[in-house]
Amino acid sequence: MADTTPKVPETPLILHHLNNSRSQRILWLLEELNVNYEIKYYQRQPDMMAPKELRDVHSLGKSPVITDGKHTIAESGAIVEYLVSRYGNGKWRPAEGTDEQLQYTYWLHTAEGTLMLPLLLTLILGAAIAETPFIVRLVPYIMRREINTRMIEPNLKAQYDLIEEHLSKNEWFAGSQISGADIQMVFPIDIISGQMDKFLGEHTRAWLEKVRSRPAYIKALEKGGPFNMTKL
Ligand SMILES: N[C@@H](CCC(=O)N[C@@H](CS)C(=O)NCC(=O)O)C(=O)O
Repeated sequence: MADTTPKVPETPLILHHLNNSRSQRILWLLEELNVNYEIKYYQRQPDMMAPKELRDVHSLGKSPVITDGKHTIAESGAIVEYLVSRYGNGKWRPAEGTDEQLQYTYWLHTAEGTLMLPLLLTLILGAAIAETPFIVRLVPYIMRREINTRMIEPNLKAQYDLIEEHLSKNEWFAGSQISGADIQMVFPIDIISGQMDKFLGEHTRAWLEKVRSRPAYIKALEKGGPFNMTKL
């Protein structure tokens, strides 16, 4: 039976949540863990950057950030590790020294360490072209084509294939149990689904559907505000 007892902290943990951002996955994890938490909402500026108030919380001014008592923690991977170890009741990460733990660590780091880079480059190059006056747009357009062909596309293709192969053999990223690795991987896979859906393999798609049907994920979406990865 699901444990619905609120965990410590007695004082609510605060999630500093930027709309339509990586913070959505932390919101999902907080719902899964049934932690006592509150959301402080921040809205992206017209240029998509976070408002300056976020810099008062953490000097980098990025989201997600959480405040839990005396701790202010930035960087989604670090937040996931903190929440899972403090409030996970032994779940959400595999036992030390197991093969599953290796998978957990690998995918937890891959999300931000490898997969986000080509995805961000794609978004940045698209934005750069859109902001270049039409008359000289050919230059960034050719640059994008070259960078795409040489760097972005081969890297992304290798990533899609690796993810698909892994999920064809494993129910979740760290094996048979859902874990913090799934929390980390959902953001880049949501971007791929929103912007390059045809590249998602059938097992990756099935994993995403399974994630999206979880009550905690649905509740997190309701609390987090519009989440749309078709445009970033
Ligand atoms: N690697 C960091 C990235 C944090 C990050 O860049 N967050 C974006 C939202 S998805 C942000 O705050 N953007 C607004 C800005 O840079 O001003 C993490 O995973 O937490």
